[in-house]
Amino acid sequence: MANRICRLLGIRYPIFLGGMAHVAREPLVSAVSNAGGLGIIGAGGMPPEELERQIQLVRKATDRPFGVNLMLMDPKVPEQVEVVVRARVPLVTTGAGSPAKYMDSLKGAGVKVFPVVPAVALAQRMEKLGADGVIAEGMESGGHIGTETTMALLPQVVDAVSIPVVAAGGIADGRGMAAALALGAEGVQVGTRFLASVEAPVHENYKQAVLKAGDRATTITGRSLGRPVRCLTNKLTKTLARYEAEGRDPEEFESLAVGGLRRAVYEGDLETGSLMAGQVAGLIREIKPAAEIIEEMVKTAAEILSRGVDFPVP
Ligand code: TUI
Repeated sequence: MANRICRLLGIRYPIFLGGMAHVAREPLVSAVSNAGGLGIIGAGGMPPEELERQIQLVRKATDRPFGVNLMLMDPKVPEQVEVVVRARVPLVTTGAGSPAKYMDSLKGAGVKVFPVVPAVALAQRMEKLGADGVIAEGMESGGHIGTETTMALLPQVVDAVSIPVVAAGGIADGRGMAAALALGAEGVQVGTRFLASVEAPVHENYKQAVLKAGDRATTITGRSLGRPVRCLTNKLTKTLARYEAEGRDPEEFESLAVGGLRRAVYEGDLETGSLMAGQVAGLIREIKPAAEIIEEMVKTAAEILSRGVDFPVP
């Protein structure tokens, strides 16, 4: 039986591009879709007119399915939903909140909805609301994260719902993909690996910082403020961590953090930028074309999953 996610979305490989705000845009989105995965436009921070333009650019560059990620803390989401509905985008993923109030209009327009869930209870709520699948995201991910790890969260979500589950957080190669499938996921979502791709429209400094990262290169800040975010450790994260430890006014924290992702992506500011990246940054050694990343991932995952075991089976 063919993979449920591939059938549902009409894609070749069950690999989603993480809907990274300011990063998951043209030409990266169409590169992933053209290579057989699912490119996803990160609408976080995007004015609705720019989202409409990005959708048009993707449609010019590929005939394949693609998606849009709605970052639910963004105040522009209601207008972004209107754009998505009007454009009949094939799939929406959501993050950083519950998409409950947008579900009817999205489903009514035939848009498939895959909310990101950091916990089992939310996955079950999303299934009841009519979600087509969920993305179980572990705290290995970059950016805004939950508290549970992919290894522990994913099989619990798989056991709790009947809709397809996509794994996110900690997946950057075929070994990670095989592990996620072994835990019951039917697809994977990959962010950081594609950030360090040829097509990512990201400042070279940011890509090089990912290549330079080691296994302990990231820090989580903002936990005490209820908004934990994982970034490559730099001057900004060190100052933010100190502010939190000193119990400074959240407004002081916010004034340093605001605009950090833009400074990283567009200006390549390694000191005061928010270099959002997952723990897998330490695995990434080379900038590659998106198609090569996908082909290697699928080939390695298939090879691993077709291996037998070298111990006696009772
Ligand atoms: O959303 C993400 N990752 C992100 S969003 C982002 S943009 C940003 N920029 C500046 C500061 C902060 C963020 C960067 N990275 N991942 C998906 C995700 N969703 N992670 C956690 C959640 C989540 C959290 C709570 C999803 C649902 C949720 O529900 C709460 C509720 O309403 O029950």
